[in-house]
Amino acid sequence: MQRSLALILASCLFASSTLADSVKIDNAWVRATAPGQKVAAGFMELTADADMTLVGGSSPISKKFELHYMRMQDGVMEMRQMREIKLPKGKTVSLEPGDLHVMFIDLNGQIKPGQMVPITLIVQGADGKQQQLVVQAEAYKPGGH
Ligand SMILES: [Cu+2]
Repeated sequence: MQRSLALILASCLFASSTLADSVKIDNAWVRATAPGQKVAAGFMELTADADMTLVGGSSPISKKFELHYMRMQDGVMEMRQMREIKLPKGKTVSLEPGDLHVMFIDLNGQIKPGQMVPITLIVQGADGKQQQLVVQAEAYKPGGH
């Protein structure tokens, strides 16, 4: 409770200041799911204007939100949870299929193509201050074009 209050305060402060460090979010999307599917992945490009760290987030579409990384290990694609994703100043960090992504776990329902998915990201500055960033990601099925 105390933690979420602090976050709301931080985001209010951020909104009222043009000097605060920020993160630009581009091309956010979420993979549409089949009925009954329990997890979905989300992707986006993040560009911070100061050294920052993505530390977590949430979305109304799922009960849990995690930061993930995919890699080939002995010929098998494996997925790992990450505690944080570094966002170095001025460098675009791509969350994309087969690499870094956000994971929505325990979905509250099917995610249909065209649906807008609100995602709240929590980023932390070098000073330890956290901010919430809200992005609307469109759901679609890759390969469906
Ligand atoms: Cu994942």
